[in-house]
Amino acid sequence: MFYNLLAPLASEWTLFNVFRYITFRSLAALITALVVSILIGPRFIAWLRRVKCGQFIHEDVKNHAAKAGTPTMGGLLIMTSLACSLLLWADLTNRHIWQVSLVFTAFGLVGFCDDFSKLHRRENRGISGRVKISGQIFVALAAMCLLYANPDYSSRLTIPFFKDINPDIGPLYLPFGVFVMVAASNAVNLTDGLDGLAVGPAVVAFIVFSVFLYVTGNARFSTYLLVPYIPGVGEVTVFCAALVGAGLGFLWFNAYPAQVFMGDVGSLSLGGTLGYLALLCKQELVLAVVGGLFVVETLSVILQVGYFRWTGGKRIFRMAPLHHHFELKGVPESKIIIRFWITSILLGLVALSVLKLR
Ligand code: 57M
Repeated sequence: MFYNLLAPLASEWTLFNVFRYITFRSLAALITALVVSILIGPRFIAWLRRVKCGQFIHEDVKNHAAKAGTPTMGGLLIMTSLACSLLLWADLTNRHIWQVSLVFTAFGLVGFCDDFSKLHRRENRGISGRVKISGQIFVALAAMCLLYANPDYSSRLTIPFFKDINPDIGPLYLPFGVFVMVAASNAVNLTDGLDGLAVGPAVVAFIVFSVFLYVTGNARFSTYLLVPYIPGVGEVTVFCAALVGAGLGFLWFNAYPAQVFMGDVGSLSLGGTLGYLALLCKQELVLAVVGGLFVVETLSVILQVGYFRWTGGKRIFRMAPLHHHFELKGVPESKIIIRFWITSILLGLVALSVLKLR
C-alpha cells in the first residue's frame, strides 16, 4: 500500500523514493510481521485455548505428555501477520505477490481442514490421507498453472554449481513442479514434531530464497551471477521477508517450551510455499540443499517404513522421523532442536554459495 500510495509522490518529495526500494520495503515488511505477531500472539493463543484448539498428544514418546492441550493452528497467526505486513509494504499491483499469497493460503486451507477435523473427531483423526494428498495435488496443479501463465516462464532446470547445464524437461516440468510442492509441504509437516523444529529451518530457507528472488528479479545482478532473469519476481522478496518476520514472530511463542503449535495449517502452507518459490526463481534443485533437513527427516521415514516391511518388523531408527530417534536415545529436546537449526543454517550457507560457485 505504501508503495502504491507514496512512491508516486517521489517526484515532489524525494524522501518518498525510499518506498520504491525492494530492500527497504523487505526490511520494513520483516519488522512489521514480527512486531504484529508478537503483539497479537498472546491474545491469539488465548483465543485458540478458548475455542478449544488443544493438541491431542500420542503417548508413544513419553516426554510429550506434558504438551497435552497446547493450542494448535498457530499457522493462522503466521497468516495474519503476513497479510498485515504485505498489505502495508508490498506492491499490490504485482501479480507475483497475489499468486504466491494465493498458493500460501490454498495450502494453508488444506491444512486447516485437517486440523479442524482433528479437533472435532476423536483420537486425532483428521481428513483421510487420500483426501489430504488430493487437496495438495490440486493446489500444486493450480499453482503450476499460475507459473505457466507467466510469459517469461520456462521448463528448463537450473543445475546447482553448473552454469552451462540447463536441461529442458518440457511437459515433464508439470508433474515435476507438482511433486516439488507436494513433497515440500509434506516434508515440513513431518519435521514439525518438536518445538520450533520446523519453523526455524523454514525461516532459514525463506531468507535464502529472498536473496535468490532479489537477484532473479534484478537485470544487472542476474546477468552478473548467471541466474535466469525474470522481471517482476524481485517484488516477491518483500513476501519472503514478511514470511521471515511472521515465522520469527511465531517462533517467539513456539520456542521450547511451546505455547502454541503451528498445526497443518502452518506446516503445509510453509512447505508448499517453499516449493513454489523454488520453482518461481528457477532454483528447483537448490531447494533440496536449503531444505536438506526436511529431506533427511522425510528419508528417515521412507527408510524406516521400507526396512520395516522388507525385514518383516525390524527398524533402522528407534522411531522415525529422525528427531524421535534422538529423543528416544535420551537427547534433550532443546538440544535436538538447536542442533537441527545449526545444520539448517549451514545448509542455507551452502545453498547461497551456489550463486558464486559455478
Ligand atoms: C505430523 N505431527 C506431530 C502439531 C503440529 C508416516 C508417519 C511418519 C507420519 C508421522 C506424522 O503423523 N507426521 C505428521 C506430525 C504432532 O504435532 C502436531 O502436528 C502438527 C504438524 N502437522 O503443528 O499440531 C506432535 O508433535 C509434537 N510437536 C511439538 N512441538 C511443535 O512445535 O512437540 C509438534 C509441534 C504434537 C507434539 O507432540 O502432538 C506428531 O509427531 O504427531 N508420524 C509420526 O511422526 C509418528 N511416527 C511413527 O509412527 N513412526 C513409525 C513409522 C510409521 C515410520 C516408526 O518409526 O516405526 C510419531 N508421532 C508421534 N509420536 N506423535 C510417533 C511418535
